[in-house]
Amino acid sequence: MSATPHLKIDVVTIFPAYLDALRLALVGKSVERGLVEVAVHDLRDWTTDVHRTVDDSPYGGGGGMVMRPEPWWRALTDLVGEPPRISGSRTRIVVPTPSGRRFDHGYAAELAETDHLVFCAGRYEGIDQRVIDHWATDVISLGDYVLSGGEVAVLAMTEAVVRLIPGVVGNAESVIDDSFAAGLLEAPVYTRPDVIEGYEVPAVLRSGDHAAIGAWRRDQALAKTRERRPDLLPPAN
Ligand code: JDK
Repeated sequence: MSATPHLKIDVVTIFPAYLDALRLALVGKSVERGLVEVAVHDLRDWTTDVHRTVDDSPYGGGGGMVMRPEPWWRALTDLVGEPPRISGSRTRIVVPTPSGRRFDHGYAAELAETDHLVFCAGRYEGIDQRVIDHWATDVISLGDYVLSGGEVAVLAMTEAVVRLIPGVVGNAESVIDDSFAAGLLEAPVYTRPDVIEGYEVPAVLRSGDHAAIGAWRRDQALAKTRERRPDLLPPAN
């Protein structure tokens, strides 16, 4: 009996093998430890024709193919019963798309507080809009570039969400993430040896002066953020 609130993640895709990586590393370990449950489903299991068809040509013409609504409808009915917006449950149905709301740390934190995430990974030119209109609670973009399908976005979002589940990342390590939550880029990190090819570890990090180390890291984080991501900082005036 675990005191930790338990998150269930379902992924629906036509490429279940793409999600095999969820069995590795931090997410895989979190599943083994019972902190999160992950189930990957093949959308074609919800087709009814012998060819297990999931796509068709777009109404109105244009290039490419569109994912037919029926397999998604059956899959989501099996996995959640009725749309979460109607039942008011702590379930989110997440559809990655290039035209969604941009994913970030705050969005990950919001999803980490739910009980049940269902990721719908599309392919082709996307999923029939009626599936999104009826079922989706969250239409999300991983970033402003076009992927060939939703699977990589699901991998990235799952990893970002699972890191934020209490107990997944150790206390010492999670302190490092606080800088991103605080809206700054992280300070550089170093390990042994002290010198490689003439490049030295900054002396302050080897000084044992923890106040000085903290001040140096804040200064580095601020300088790097100003240089690379000024959009993360408050306006200068
Ligand atoms: C899910 C299919 C591929 C390719 C149409 C879009 C403007 C028209 C979909 N952040 C992010 N990037 N890409 C995705 C993502 C792509 C997906 C699917 C997520 C399902 N694809 C695809 C092309 C189009 N094209 C850009 C012009 C739509 C998420």
